[in-house]
Amino acid sequence: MKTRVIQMQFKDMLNNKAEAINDIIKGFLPAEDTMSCEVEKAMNYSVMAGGKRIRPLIMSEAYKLCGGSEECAAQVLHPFMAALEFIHTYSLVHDDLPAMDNDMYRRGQLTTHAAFGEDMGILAGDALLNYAYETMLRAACDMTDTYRERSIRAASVIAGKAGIYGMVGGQTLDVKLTGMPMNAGQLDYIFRLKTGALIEAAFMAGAILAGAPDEVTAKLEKAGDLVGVAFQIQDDILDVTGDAEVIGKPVLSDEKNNKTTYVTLYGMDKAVSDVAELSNEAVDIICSIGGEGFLTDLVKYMIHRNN
Ligand code: GRG
Repeated sequence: MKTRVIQMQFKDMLNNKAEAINDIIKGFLPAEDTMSCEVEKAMNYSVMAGGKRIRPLIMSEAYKLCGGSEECAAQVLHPFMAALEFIHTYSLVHDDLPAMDNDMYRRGQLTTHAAFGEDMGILAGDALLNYAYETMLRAACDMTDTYRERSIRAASVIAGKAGIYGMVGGQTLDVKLTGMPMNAGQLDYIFRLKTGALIEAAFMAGAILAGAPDEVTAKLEKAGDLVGVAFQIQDDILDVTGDAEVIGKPVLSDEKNNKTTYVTLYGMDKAVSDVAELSNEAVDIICSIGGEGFLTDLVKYMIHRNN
């Protein structure tokens, strides 16, 4: 009973924070006022079509944990929170395209290409990625020296984690191996890069913008890596179980779409226990730098989520 009350309090806090992040993000979206406003409409549709806002939330919590100034947050932190969500959204818009997963629905709504056409799906994804860099660099240009230097480093980390050594690299191997059996090393590479890299970027950018020492940023990068892998294993578990409780229940299907997943490779029991182990390790790292509280609850929630 007590645990349930605590969980509900956490859920309320999470919803309030996600609402506040929505307001922040809205403030950085383009106006739909050009002759080419179709792309702006598609961008705004995709960004505002729901989403848990986990990455900007992690960034903001890491910023707080590392002593980032509340007073400067609007100028220093908020553009980066919005930019990271733009990058995440572009990745989903492109992932849904006919050339990739060809999905018509995401978060219970039409995907961007389904609502606006494939051409606009491609352009809206491109535009969101570019707009993310515009948002970060515009903010950096307006800052004083110390913050400008931090901003450039944070933007560089985000760019790296989104690119060929990060999310795009992971997605590339995933796409190339579709329909083929994968080995453990390939699956690990895909998880770390496709899913983990942007979560690492969220932790690291928050720390860098707050002025954290490099050792702290490196610890948070490691925590992000662990969280990313656990998050993706949980995604594979949910692919099999739907939103059912996994422990002690039978596996409903062994292989979905002939795809190698953590569950098909290692079995459900190991998948469940590895999620717990990775999550505990991430929580320990965050606690070691004084972050026990909302951030560790968020990590546990993300990993043990049922959607
Ligand atoms: C197209 C370069 C490129 C990359 C696409 C993000 C991605 C890479 C693919 C989406 C498919 C997928 C299962 C990715 C794993 C990461 C993941 C679970 C993303 C969904 O993130 P959430 O749960 O999404 O934070 P919301 O909807 O809450 O924003």
